[in-house]
Amino acid sequence: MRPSLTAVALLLLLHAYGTNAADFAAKGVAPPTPVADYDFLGWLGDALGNGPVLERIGGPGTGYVEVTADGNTRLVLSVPEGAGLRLASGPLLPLDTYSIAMIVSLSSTNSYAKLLDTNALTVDSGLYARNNQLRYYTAGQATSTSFPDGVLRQVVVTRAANGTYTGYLDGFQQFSFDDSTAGQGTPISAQRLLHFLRDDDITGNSEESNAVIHRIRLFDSALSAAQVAALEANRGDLVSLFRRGNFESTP
Ligand SMILES: [Ca+2]
Ligand SMILES: [Ca+2]
Repeated sequence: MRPSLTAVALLLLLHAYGTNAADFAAKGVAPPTPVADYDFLGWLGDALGNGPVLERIGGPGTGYVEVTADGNTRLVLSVPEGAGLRLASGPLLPLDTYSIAMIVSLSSTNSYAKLLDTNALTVDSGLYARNNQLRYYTAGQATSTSFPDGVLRQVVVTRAANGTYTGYLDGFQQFSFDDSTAGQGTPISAQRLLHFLRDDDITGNSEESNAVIHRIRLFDSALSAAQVAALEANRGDLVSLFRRGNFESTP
């Protein structure tokens, strides 16, 4: 039987877009525009000029290091265990509706290592790596070990006004849960502080890993899955992530 014209057209379309689901979605949806974009190119400021400067907290040793990939060399921020970053976010984000994208690698994703805290370090709840997975303690747990040690990943979380909280790695959903009662602490608390790579005071700032952070982008909306996919050129290999993080080029 001869293939129908429709089937041929579909095959050509799949060929043009690639067969990767994230690729397909990325090409159909415009990449979302952040309200703040911390690129760590030798400073802690927002490249868009909207957000305040990040503050180094905790222990010593945070500093810029050069990394090379894809023929390019750039600065990134090394944040050793015991140190972290704080952002007094002010009116930048609605407290119950936001998305945060971090391009980061952790030396150890096996034990609990806190990536993001929205509660001024006053609760244990938050976004972690654990068991080589992305984890929201307590309600969100990835089912695959897709967060290996020492590998650059783009971590994205989205928080919608209806309470839906979803975590992604390199554009692929890892978990989603309903926090409409805010029992999991996903809203930004009244202090309006965001902490990155810093454990809370409840567990003694001990649940951390050495980390290298390439980029943090903040969005004042809950990105859709297609928009999250549009942040990825493809599966998020080092080269493509590096290229996007470095030079803002289109995929
Ligand atoms: Ca903790
Ligand atoms: Ca840390």
